[in-house]
Amino acid sequence: MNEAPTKNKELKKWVADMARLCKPDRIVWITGTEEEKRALEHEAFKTGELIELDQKKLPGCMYHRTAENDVARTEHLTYICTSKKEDAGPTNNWMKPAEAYKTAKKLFDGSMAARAMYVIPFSMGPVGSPFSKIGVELTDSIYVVLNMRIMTHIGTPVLEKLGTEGDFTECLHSKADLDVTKRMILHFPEDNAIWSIGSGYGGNVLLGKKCLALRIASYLGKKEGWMAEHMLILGIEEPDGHIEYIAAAFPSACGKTNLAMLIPPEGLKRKGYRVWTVGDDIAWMRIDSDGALWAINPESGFFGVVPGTNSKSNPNAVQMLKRNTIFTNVVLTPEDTVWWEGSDDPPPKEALDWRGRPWRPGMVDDKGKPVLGAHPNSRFTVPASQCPSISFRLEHHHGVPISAIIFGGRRAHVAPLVYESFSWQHGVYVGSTMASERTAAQYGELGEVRRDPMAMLPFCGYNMGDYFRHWLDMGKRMAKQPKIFNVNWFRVDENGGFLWPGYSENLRILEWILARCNNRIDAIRTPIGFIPRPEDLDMTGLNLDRPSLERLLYVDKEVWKKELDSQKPFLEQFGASLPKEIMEEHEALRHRLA
Ligand code: GTP
Ligand code: SPV
Ligand code: MN
Repeated sequence: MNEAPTKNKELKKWVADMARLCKPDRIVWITGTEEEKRALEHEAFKTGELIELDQKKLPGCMYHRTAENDVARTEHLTYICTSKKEDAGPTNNWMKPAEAYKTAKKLFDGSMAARAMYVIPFSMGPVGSPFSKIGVELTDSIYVVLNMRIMTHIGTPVLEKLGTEGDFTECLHSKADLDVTKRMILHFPEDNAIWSIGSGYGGNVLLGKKCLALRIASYLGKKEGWMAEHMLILGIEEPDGHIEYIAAAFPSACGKTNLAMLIPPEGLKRKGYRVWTVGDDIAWMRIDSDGALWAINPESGFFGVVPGTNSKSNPNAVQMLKRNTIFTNVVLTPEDTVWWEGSDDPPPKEALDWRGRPWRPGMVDDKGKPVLGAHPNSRFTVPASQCPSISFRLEHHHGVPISAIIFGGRRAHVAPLVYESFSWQHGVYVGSTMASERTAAQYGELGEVRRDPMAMLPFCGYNMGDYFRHWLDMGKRMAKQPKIFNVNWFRVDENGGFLWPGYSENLRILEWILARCNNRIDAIRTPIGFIPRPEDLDMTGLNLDRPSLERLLYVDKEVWKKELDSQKPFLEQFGASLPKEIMEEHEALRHRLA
């Protein structure tokens, strides 16, 4: 056991207490140095926890496979543990803290036997920024340590900043025996603590990410007057050098990483735009002294969906994945390189799939269905600094001012390509009734439409009715409110094909959004909000016929009336905690549709 390199009494006591519970064979305080990283990698290569990839072709890259039943966040095993059930609200799983601790303690008892317990001090946001938060994660997984090293700022500088009295979020993780029947992801907002056991998958175990930076942070944001959101942040630079920033909330696997790293399409190149990536998953936003909304990305890496990443969909990602990347659950080739569905490269003739089984392209299962080589939720972990479009503001304490907020999701039919809300309050209603078809990023039936307000359904650490109230209150406090929009890249034609080409072409919609924010153009008023006049969308170089564009923008009143009917029970479940403004907006839309 190395001695605790801190004088923080609370931290020392907590680590000692947790070690007594989990019974590791040693405690290792993570400092964050390069030598430490190499030693950990070496150890993980020996045990097979990680596989070293070809260092000539993929310098610094590693491969990891999770257990077969541990490939996505398990929302049904994720709990908000507050003294009162109504504080967790109707959309969260709830357990009384005392009961949760009691149940979990039995699982944690001896769970780290014959393993090391790594102590990872980490900062979400630049170390020392007034907007950053410090956490300490205890884990028995080297994979977790190496991922946290990429996704957050870790080690000695964080401990120094914490000092003797500083406060931190207690984050306890043990993979234990990766048994899904003994898996729990528990949040204790009242204690500023997170306990996660029985999983080795990203969102369940990199506790700085969804657990701290969204669930705990959203609770703190409500208390302290700021917002923690499941949003990408990007900047659009105009030829004169002026940059405007946009934040966008889409549910998991609905296009945040892709949009955040967008490269202007051929047809718009003449306009000289450049897109800067500030974040791809999480935004912490506050009202600054100028009365505007400012955002930081508290993460320092990207934990992104791999399949479909290629030089057409996301050229910046292709560049950044060439080195220092941890690949999880993709195809491993005999040359110790990686492959995935939708990659630039042709598939290997034979390889090992994400389960570690022999795999060949074109393989089908007994039902004749294609066997995927990479899991649809396979992921890369990569330092943000490697992204060619990374914004110089990422490490700025102040963050960036937000001009527009965009909501979006996968809707085959209902939502048009883009629309603008009438006001902040109407925009909050639009966000609160967001819905999307389920993806592979969480367990459950794929394709099923579910309501996912502000893309925060799985990540709000308190009652979502109170969360809507918080959004309304924040808007009232702002001197200059961002405009709120909704986009849908996923509308389909009668053959189920996407009507909109998406990806880099999405810039055409962002351009319209910014023109609206700066009052440069008019728009068409519909019952659901403002939509573009087709001639205001710059379609240069895009081969999309006018009827398709009109279909993309079409607002079908009958479809929207049904949509309203299906929103109602969702909103009603919040009972007295639903702000009356939300129901008023719902009713106002009903009138406009009549
Ligand atoms: P999380 O990391 O789970 O929060 O996901 P994300 O929101 O960052 O999603 P990501 O950008 O990784 O995209 C997920 C999937 O959506 C990928 O398979 C993409 O290929 C696909 N996708 C992204 N953008 C578009 C788009 O504009 N159009 C279409 N049709 N598909 C897209
Ligand atoms: C998501 O599912 O929204 C992700 C990946 O960004 S995870 O970190 O697993 O939550
Ligand atoms: Mn996400």
